[in-house]
Amino acid sequence: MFVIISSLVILLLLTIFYKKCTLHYSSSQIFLITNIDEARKILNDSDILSRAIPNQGLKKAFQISNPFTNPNENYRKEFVKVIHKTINFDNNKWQRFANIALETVKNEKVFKTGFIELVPWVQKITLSIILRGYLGFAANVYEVIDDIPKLINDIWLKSKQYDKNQKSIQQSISLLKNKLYRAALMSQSKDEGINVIQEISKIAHKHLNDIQELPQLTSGFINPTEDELETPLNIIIPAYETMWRVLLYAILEIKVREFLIVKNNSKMKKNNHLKDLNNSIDNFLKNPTYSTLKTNSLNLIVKETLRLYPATRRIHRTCNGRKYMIDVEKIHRDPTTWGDDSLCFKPERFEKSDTSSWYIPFSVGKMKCAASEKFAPTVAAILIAAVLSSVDIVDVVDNEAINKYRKNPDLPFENHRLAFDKMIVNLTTLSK
Ligand code: HEM
Ligand SMILES: *[C@@H]1O[C@H](CO)[C@@H](O)[C@H](O)[C@H]1NC(C)=O
Ligand SMILES: *[C@@H]1O[C@H](CO)[C@@H](O)[C@H](O)[C@H]1NC(C)=O
Ligand SMILES: *[C@@H]1O[C@H](CO)[C@@H](O)[C@H](O)[C@H]1NC(C)=O
Ligand SMILES: *[C@H]1O[C@H](CO)[C@@H](O)[C@H](O)[C@H]1NC(C)=O
Repeated sequence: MFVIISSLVILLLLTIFYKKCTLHYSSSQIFLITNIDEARKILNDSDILSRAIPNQGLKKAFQISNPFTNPNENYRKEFVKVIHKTINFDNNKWQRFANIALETVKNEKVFKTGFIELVPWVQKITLSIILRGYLGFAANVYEVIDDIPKLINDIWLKSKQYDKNQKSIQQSISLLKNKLYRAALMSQSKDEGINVIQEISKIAHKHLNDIQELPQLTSGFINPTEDELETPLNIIIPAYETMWRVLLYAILEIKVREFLIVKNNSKMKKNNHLKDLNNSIDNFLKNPTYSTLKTNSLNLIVKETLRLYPATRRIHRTCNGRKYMIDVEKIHRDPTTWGDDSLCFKPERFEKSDTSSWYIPFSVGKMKCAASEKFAPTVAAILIAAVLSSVDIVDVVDNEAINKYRKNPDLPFENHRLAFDKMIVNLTTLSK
């Protein structure tokens, strides 16, 4: 009862204070939001400026100007329109995307098997498939993207202390941009359909002037340069940075977990989502579209992966000098809503009850993920299906990072950037 009343009080306070955002740099109270109703209220009521303010570090580090960093609402609307237009895949496009994914995973010349570092492998596979399958790069793109995931990682980590690392961030970012530029030149898309990157940079240009003229930008914001408005990173960062995490944690839970659990542990028997997985994957890959996915158990796996390991762990808003940190991960693991097994990976939980009111991996409200409805889940499922049907993990090298999971089969895998940096597995090609 007390919990309900205090929630109501907080909601009431939020209603009073969370009105239209204005810029205040003086105070900086931080509110960690772990209650789903409060989170929904803030997300529903917040505007693009309240998102752009806390994301200025992203703009500085990656030299981008997209709806995450740029507070122009018209730019956001048109950007999202381009996304919606370009992700509206028909059956043929999904089949093409899945073929690219399968081809990429099986390409042993570039994506080596044997003892490999799992995370860079997952990142490279994901980046290649997104660049080729969605952004129209040509088939040879993987030959030139080798260092790109590592550069993105470095920039991300160093951006936490931007001032200290400014020089090396700038070095990394110009290297990164050069590599992308080279990749684009080398693999000019002669493909059907529209060029997503060109389309986005076109609408960015249209807003070049009104972006700069926004009166509220006179302090605190640095106006975007043309280069920032044009960079393919404006779309690569939102699409790739989320997708590789989904693929990684699905592989960890489905494949790596087995090696970490003491074989005779009774908890092992709970993993019955794996029973028909091979069949589900085969069925899904026959017709890899969202409508197939909806009735396939891969859908449960994607959902559960995004619950336990939300790719966006926290969503930030700054409004009237208040910093809101919406702790999506905590909300997704709350035992009072999800039950005592909230820390366990159990895809079946999405079969039983309607959990939609406590589940916000794509955020909610008008600024929710532009790809949340069909595209992101279908891409995730294709990545997972391509990997699980083409390769198998037959060994995991023991090290400190994984020892604790051996002792505790219920422990969720850590969900920060460097958690599995040093995980080495023996990856074998399946001869199917
Ligand atoms: C499973 C994968 C993904 C997850 C978990 C995810 C999550 C999110 C979240 C939480 C937001 C809101 C962020 C905020 O308000 O601070 C968001 C926004 C957005 N996402 Fe995604 N995303 C995913 C994949 C993608 C992909 C593949 C694309 C592009 C094709 C994409 C494009 C966008 C865009 C454009 C926005 C801004 C939407 C707006 O402001 O109206 N996302 N995403
Ligand atoms: C969500 O936001 C819209 C527009 O800002 C507002 O009209 C509506 O009342 C809000 N809904 C909730 C549940 O807060
Ligand atoms: C599923 O496929 C993998 C790889 O081919 C194989 O190792 C595993 O035994 C299969 N599982 C079942 C239940 O058939
Ligand atoms: C990796 O696993 C494969 C298949 O079990 C095995 O043949 C190979 O020898 C292993 N690699 C190494 C370096 O041990
Ligand atoms: C198997 O389970 C039993 C009982 O839980 C435990 O005592 C034993 O140590 C386990 N075996 C291994 C190899 O861990």
